[in-house]
Amino acid sequence: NPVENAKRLAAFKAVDNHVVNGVIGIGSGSTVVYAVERLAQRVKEEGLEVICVPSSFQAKQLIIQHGLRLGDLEMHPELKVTIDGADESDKQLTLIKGGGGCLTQEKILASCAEEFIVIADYRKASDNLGQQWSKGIPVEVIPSAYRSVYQRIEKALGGKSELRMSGASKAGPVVTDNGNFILDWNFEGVKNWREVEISLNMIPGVVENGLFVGMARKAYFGMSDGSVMERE
Ligand code: DER
Repeated sequence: NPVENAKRLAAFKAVDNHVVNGVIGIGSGSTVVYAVERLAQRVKEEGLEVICVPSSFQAKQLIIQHGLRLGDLEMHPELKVTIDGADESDKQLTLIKGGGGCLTQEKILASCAEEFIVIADYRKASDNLGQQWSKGIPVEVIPSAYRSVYQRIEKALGGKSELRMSGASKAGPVVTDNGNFILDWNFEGVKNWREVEISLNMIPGVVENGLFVGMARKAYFGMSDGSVMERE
């Protein structure tokens, strides 16, 4: 499967290039699974000494399943490196994250690390945001405020938002690891993403949004021909 192989290539290269002994922030999603696999391999084969801080229940399960040392942000507020996936990246490494609904703790871990490294397959590497990712920018909101927030977003920034529903597995909206809802904001056109990120977070009721502007140190994209494209 070319996409899964591309994810693995990017993940392995990032772990080999950036992980040294220390506290590592572990992102969420399917690509980071390969990074945890490689991390566990290096701990076993090279005696690498790492403590892994999760960005979600999913990441926590991954750390435990691979027998890695589990830490938390209270014990380790400063991380050596955080490795995480992305839903899309533009050429300036502005990211859309939150496709998996874990954007809030992901952004915290990205901000607490000396280096924030992104791993993804070729589908995520765009020139501009919105070219390949069509599900909009996730916005985590306090449940009681979701309607007021989406009215504010549409008034201030245009586009259309919708409440992310769980689908067949559970009736009602998605509830995040933090007990909040998610609005997916379908924006129009290319914007000043730094301004948009700030504007979104200034709306009362918004907890965090999935725009990561100027945070990534480097990104590794696995390509379908078996190569790895790097952007920084
Ligand atoms: O939800 C997230 O932010 C994830 O990191 C997501 O952006 C990447 O998920 P994937 O590795 O399964 O594509």
